[in-house]
Amino acid sequence: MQLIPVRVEVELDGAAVAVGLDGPGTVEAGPLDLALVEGTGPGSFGWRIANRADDGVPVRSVAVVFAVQGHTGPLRMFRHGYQSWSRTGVATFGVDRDPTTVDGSAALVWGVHHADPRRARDGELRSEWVTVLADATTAVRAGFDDGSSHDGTWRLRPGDGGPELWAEAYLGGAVIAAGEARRLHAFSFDHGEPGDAAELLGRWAEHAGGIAGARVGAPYQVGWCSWYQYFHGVSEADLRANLALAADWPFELFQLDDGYQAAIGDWLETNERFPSPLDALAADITAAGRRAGLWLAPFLVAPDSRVATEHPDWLARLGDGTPLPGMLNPNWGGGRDGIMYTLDTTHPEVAAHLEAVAATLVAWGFTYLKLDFTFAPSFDGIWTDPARTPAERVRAGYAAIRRGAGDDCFLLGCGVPLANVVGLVDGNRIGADVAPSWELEPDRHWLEGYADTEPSTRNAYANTCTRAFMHRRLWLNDPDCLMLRAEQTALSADARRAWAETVAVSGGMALVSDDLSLLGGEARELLDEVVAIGRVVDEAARRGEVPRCPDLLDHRVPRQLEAAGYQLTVDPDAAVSSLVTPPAPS
Ligand code: 9PG
Repeated sequence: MQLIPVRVEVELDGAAVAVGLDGPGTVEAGPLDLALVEGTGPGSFGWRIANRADDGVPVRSVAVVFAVQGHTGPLRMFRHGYQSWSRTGVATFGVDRDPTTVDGSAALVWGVHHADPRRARDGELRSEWVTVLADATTAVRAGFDDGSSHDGTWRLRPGDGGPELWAEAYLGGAVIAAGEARRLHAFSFDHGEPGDAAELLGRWAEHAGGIAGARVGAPYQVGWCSWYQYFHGVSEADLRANLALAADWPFELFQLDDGYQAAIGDWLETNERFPSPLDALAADITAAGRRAGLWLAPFLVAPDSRVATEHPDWLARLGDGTPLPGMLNPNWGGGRDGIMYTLDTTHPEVAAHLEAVAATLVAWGFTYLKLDFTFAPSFDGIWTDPARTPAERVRAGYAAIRRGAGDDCFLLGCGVPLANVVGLVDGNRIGADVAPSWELEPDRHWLEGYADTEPSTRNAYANTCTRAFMHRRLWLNDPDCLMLRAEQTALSADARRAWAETVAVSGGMALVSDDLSLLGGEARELLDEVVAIGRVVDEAARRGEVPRCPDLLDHRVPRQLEAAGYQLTVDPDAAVSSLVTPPAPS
């Protein structure tokens, strides 16, 4: 299989320009000059655009199009999802569809799960940041070096002369000033056999992590999180009861999730279920010998929150001047039935506010922050700084939080466009939410095309395998919480074990999220097993031996994960597993 450059495609807001290009060189595409140069490594390309016009030009996307030639048999594409919850895994060209093209798919969620929030073309498959393209005998890894200044989307599209692979820099309508030149992230190709997909992706992750200065040094994380037992209804009494029981558990981290805050956006004030102020809670968690952790959705604000009503000028806007919705979650109320607004992360006062909130929480003793629903600043809207791309808006918010939180605070990204935050976060959620059930809850009405992003332990399992290669190369992987309880759950003992063994062999963060009073000796033994295996696997990952999913391109939901001599096999339909352990050292 060969990839031959054939043209560039530039999409300004409202107009598209295509110009032939068969290798490194410079072309004029509308008001832009686009220069493609050979990159520093083999199979690598650098590129930049410059605006020749006398006015600023909003640029939606810029792409180099490659003809895919000489392939044998069906083309498979490893589709890497945009953000934490977005499904990652193999798809077949001409058979599978982009979720935006599925009948009944709601445009409302497109921007949540893709860099480009618009409908894909018919027949197209796309992957964010990195991909692997495979035919019967060969595999090509294609990836962007970085995602901090703009997103990078790989699109496999039917073309006139056969399939085409588009390397697309997605700038989202960012305005390039008159005379301005911008370097785009370099992209590269690496070749192997289909069975090498995990290695190809691993080499890329190592490279991309190095370029962005990935934070991969935090210790292995063992802890407790309030979400998957108490959800929005968590109370101070729940928290304190579990903290008391935690004395017998090996948790380093004790993390309060969604449900404590006075309002979305007002992170420093608690609601009526939490009589104590946050600094007292952090102090008590710390006094119990744990690191205090706190959830927040830093870029969202409820319409009736203090921050939104006191600072209407801090909100990103739609074209009609109304606030830009960043999320719909009826559980959050907020005065408009769960519609949340989005902070303008390009506004200097918003950056200062985010920095101050993070600094305050850390000063109060929360040295672990879970930053959730952080895709919102990527949405199309009116932003104070129109020159910034969606990626830069997301990153600016994270950068402000990192400045306020300092270097020692553990930052966990969640609902985060993964490519945008390397070097700023210590950990990232890499899959959908788990749930106290393996399959989707049958009464749950999910979004057409996106059922594989909704809460279910099976969905979390899938991405834990398909994104295993990222662990300790780009950040620490957070596969999401273990599900240990045997009551108040629809998970069978086999399913609980299958998920626990997956978390273990992934080497990722090991968090318990059950009412500890429900857990008996069996649950405790399972956790101890997870932590023992997880520590060994994670240590190996630190030395460069990262967990490997050998059947990455064979199944939509893989069945195998191996690391440090452990070999896990899971049947995702039956929710059962078998684990082969390495022989004990003699
Ligand atoms: C808190 C939770 C937990 C969880 C996160 C995230 O689409 N939705 O309505 C939706 C709701 C919750 C959610 C994801 C999507 O989960 O992943 O760990 O922190 O928020 O609200």
